[in-house]
Amino acid sequence: MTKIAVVPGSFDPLTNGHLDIIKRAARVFSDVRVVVMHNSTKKPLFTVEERKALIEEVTEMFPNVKVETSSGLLIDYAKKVDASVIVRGLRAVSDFEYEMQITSMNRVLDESIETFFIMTNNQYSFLSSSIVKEVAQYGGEITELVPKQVEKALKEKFEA
Ligand code: COD
Repeated sequence: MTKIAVVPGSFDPLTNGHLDIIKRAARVFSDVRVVVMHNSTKKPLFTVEERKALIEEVTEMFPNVKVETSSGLLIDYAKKVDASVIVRGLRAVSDFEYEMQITSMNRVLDESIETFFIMTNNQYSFLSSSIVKEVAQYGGEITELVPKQVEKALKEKFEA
């Protein structure tokens, strides 16, 4: 039986930390859906369609990874695509409280969908979209932090 795994996030924009989680999920699950969603606590730099297009470009070599968008609840999207697992990344203890809260809420909404956590790769444990945007905004070096397509898109955004 094919197990569909959803990797949700705001991905504003995709970093090498996100990409590492997507690649590792794609080694374990035969069908991975990366879904770009709205996080009501964040004000995005890129539109949902721009974020989706960037992830599609970067992940095109992975045949079992599809990129989608959704504007509602994560659990409704997961049910709609018949997913059995939600995959999230964990960087530090600071991520834990938030992740526990949304995982518990999602279980209240549908207890048949499990959330699995993948521990960050040490080299990306400090990395977040916010920190990358801040460095890029002031012209700092981000080559090691994001895929080259994202680096180009960030430069274009901040030069505009
Ligand atoms: N290393 C490892 N993992 C990482 C790294 C890194 N360097 N950076 C980020 N990650 C992980 C994050 O921990 C997360 O699991 C994932 O990558 C995506 O991260 P972000 O920051 O792009 O995405 P978030 O956390 O803003 O996504 C939040 C959602 C959009 C999923 C959430 O707000 C949501 O579900 N929104 C829809 C409405 C809903 O259902 N809300 C929840 C109701 S309880």
